[in-house]
Amino acid sequence: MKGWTGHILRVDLTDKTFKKESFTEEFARKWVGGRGFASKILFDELKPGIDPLGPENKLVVALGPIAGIPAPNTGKVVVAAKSPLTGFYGDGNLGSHVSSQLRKAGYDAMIIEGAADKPTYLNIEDDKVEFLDAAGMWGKGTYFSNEWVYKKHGRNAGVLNIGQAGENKVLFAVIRSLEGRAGGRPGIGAVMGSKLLKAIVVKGTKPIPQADPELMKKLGVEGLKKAHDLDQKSGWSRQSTTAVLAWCNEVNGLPVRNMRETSHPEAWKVDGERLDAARVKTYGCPSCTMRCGITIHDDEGRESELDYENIGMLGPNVNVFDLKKVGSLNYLCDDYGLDTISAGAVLGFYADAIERGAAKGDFRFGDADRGKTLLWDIASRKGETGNLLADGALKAAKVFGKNSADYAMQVKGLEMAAYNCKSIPGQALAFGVAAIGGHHREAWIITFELKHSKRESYGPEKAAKVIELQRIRGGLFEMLVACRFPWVEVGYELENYPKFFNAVTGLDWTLDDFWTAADRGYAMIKLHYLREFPDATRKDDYPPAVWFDKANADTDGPQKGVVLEYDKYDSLLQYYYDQRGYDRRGIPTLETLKKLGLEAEAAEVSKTAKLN
Ligand code: PTT
Ligand code: SF4
Repeated sequence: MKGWTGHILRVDLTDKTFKKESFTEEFARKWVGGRGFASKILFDELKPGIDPLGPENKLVVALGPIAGIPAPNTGKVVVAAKSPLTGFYGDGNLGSHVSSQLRKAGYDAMIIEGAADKPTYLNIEDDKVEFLDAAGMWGKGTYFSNEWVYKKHGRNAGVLNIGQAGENKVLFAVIRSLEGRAGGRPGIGAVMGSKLLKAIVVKGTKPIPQADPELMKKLGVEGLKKAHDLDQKSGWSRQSTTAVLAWCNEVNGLPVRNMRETSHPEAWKVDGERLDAARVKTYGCPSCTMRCGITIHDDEGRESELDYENIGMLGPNVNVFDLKKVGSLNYLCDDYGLDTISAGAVLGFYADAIERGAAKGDFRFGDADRGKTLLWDIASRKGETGNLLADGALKAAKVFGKNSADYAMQVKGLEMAAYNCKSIPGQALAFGVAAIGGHHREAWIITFELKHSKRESYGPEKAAKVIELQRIRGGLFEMLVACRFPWVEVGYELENYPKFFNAVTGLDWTLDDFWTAADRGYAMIKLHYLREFPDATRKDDYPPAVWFDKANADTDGPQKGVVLEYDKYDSLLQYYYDQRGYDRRGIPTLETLKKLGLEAEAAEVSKTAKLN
């Protein structure tokens, strides 16, 4: 087998043992890597109903056949587990040297099971695995612990680590890497914390097996140059993702005040122009020539790296329009290892619930200083409020009652990213049917919808576009494990990716082969969902009720009075199901599962749930 190393590292924290396992070429071709590997492994190895924060949950770190090979932008890693936030398969994607180091150590993935009996970190160097004492960094933030590891193991090591939020099992704790950013929004950091695993350090020295290394080298060098040139020409990385903020404000898609409003006159104060002007440094993930990370000094003089989602959710969504204060909230999320999107959504929800009389407390929209202390309360689960909010907006809403779940801005328990879609039906659908809950990673249809389609349409073309984008973004990029930005942001052609894949594997895949693999991956995650929730219904694929509520419509501007319409959303959902070959609950039919080669998985799920 070429392209894949053919090996998975299995580590048992309970027994402090590890072994190198092999997988077949058939497995590799069927599941490709990254999200494909993780979803299949977790389906096979986890019993339904297990406690996501118990030792029986497993953490998977998964790479793909081009991960770690110099080519546009291959320094990414997928982290996955059963999510404590949503109760089924969850994953995330972050930049890290772990991508190349783990592959050079001889593995395409790592499965971490059991739980340590004291704070531990793993040190992996080629075939060696050490279970080391993490007492020196337990209780500390991610900046401290990442540096602590660097001091001991050198700056060339790949490092994944958690902050206090992961240690305290906050349900939206992420995994961090100073070489990239943060990943695993649905609480994958909490799973790591539940295993008393503070960090994973990886170094490798072996060559990654490739069918045609010369060709891959040529394609990779050309690709990196092309991505760089396209970026320079377009000027995208000047503001990077934050260019979207001014646009979202203009088109009434910005999350303001827990997504009650869609734009704000002060939004310009936290937009990409202001960020670029305040830039202190530029960062990038490994193997990247586009380097889109922008840092500024926050109001306490610390360096904080901001992207659009971080600003949108910790700024306008909580009514904070001071970039330095947003930087401060973001810095704390990064240090504690809290997901910025969920943190902003939870703070916005809490302020809203207080304002609407469902909750008691002293937090108000716009109060960044109290926001900062609340983030610590959440990360440390301090007090009744911190402990409750640490479980995410939906679980908090169940305690607050008074219909507050209607404005807990989440889907399937995962808080939605920074797009206010009460008048944007296609993007609302994209959140509704995203594989792991309210994530924009899967299908970011909003630009197509607003620039090239009819905004008000609930037609089948939007369902088709959501599927097309899911195949590319949630499929190809999550399975190959590469950053999607060269394609999304600067127009680097998609056709390059099968070329890379074929050069390393010696296979002859076209994009269509990737779409089949992507559909299989989506169906697999749906089977996870049904196995955990046998009573799944199409209502699970609806965004929050407040987006359908006339009382919540914009009171002026071009979208005045517009909200989502139930009947139309329901037929849009049906277009999506029909085009995907799913039943009326949004579950793949037996015929679809058969077409995708998932008969065995279907038989397994049929033991406890109904398939049609
Ligand atoms: C992703 C989500 C995003 S998406 C952002 S900003 W974005 C937030 N980043 C966080 C952060 O930072 N710190 C923190 N404590 N929490 C954070 N949570 C949020 O996580 C880096 C980039 C970005 S910036 C995006 S869109 C793209 N995401 C990719 C992806 O998902 N897959 C892929 N193949 N390529 C991608 N390229 C881009 O990478 P999750 P990231 Mg990761 C500091 O985490 O769970 O996948 O959720 O995210 O490493 O920050 O992404 O405007
Ligand atoms: Fe990382 Fe940005 Fe480069 Fe993507 S474009 S690899 S997110 S630095």
